[in-house]
Amino acid sequence: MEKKLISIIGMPMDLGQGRRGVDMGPSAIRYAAAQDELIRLGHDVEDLGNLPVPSPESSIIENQNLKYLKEVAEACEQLAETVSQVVERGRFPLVFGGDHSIAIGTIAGVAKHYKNLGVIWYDAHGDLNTEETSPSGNIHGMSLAASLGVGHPSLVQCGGYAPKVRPENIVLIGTRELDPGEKELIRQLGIRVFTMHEIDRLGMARVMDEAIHIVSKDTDGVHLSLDLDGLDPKDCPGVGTPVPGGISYRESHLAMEILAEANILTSAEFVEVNPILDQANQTAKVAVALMGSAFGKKIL
Ligand code: B3U
Ligand code: MN
Ligand code: MN
Repeated sequence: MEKKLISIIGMPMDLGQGRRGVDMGPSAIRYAAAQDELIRLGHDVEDLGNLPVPSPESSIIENQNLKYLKEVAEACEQLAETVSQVVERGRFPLVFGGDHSIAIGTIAGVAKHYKNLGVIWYDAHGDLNTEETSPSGNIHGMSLAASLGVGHPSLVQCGGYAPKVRPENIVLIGTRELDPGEKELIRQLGIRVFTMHEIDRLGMARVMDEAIHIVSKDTDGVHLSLDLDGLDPKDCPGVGTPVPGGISYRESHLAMEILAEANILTSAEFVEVNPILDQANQTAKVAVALMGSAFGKKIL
C-alpha cells in the first residue's frame, strides 16, 4: 500500500448509549499503540487528540426517545468540522470512538467532499432506528439512519446538509440483531445486508468481494464504520451491547486485508470500545490489529 497521510481524531463520546466507559475508548485504542503500528507500516500519522464531549453528569435527558440529543448533535457538528478540515488538508480521517453516534459527525465531515460516498457498516446492529422505532432512545442505534436522511432534523442536518449517503452505496456486514423498524427501513430503501447467515454461507472472502463491488460502484470515496461489536464477544468482550455468534477475529482480518488490497478506503472509524467491560484491553488491541490489516499489514 502507498504511504497514507493519516490524521487520528479521538471522540470520547458515551452519551449515545447507556453504559459508562466507552468514552475511554480513544485512550484504550491509543494505549494499544495504534499510531506506532500505522507508522511501522510506513504511513505518516498525526494525532489531533480528543474533541471535547460533555459528560452525562453535566447533561440532562430531555427526551427519553432521543437521549442527550442536543449534546450528541453538538459534538457531532464539531467532529464533522474537524473531519472536513482533515480531508481538505488531503489527509485520511481515522476516528477513534466513543459510541457509534459519532458516525453522524464523521460521515457529515467526509461526505461533503464526495459526490457519492460508499459506506461499509461493520456491526452486529443496523443502527437504522429513529425516535419512533428505537427500543432504547439511544442515538448510537440511529446513526446510519440519520446519515441516510432519516430521523430527527438535529441529527439528519449535521454539517448543514442531508442526506450524506444513498442507500445503494451502503453495505451492512455482520448484522445479527435488528429491530422491527430497522428491518422495515432496510426493505423500503433496498439496503444490501450481509448478515451472519450470508457470511457463514458464502464465506467472508466472497462477502467482501460483493461488498466492495457495491460500495465502489459509481462512488468517489468509501468510509469504513467499524463497530467492534460486529466481532464475536469472545474476541471483543469490551463492548456495551455484545451479541453472540459474531464475526471471528480471523474473518475480520481477512475482511480488512481484502479492503487493503482493493485500496478503496478514504476514511475510517473504530467505535464502541469500552475498556471498563474489557479484559486486559483486548478489544482495543483487536481494533489496532484490524487497523493494521486495513492499512496494508501483510503476513509475508
Ligand atoms: N438496536 C438497539 C440496540 C443497539 C443498537 N446499537 C447497539 N445496540 N450497539 C437500539 O438501541 O437501537
Ligand atoms: Mn453500531
Ligand atoms: Mn453494534
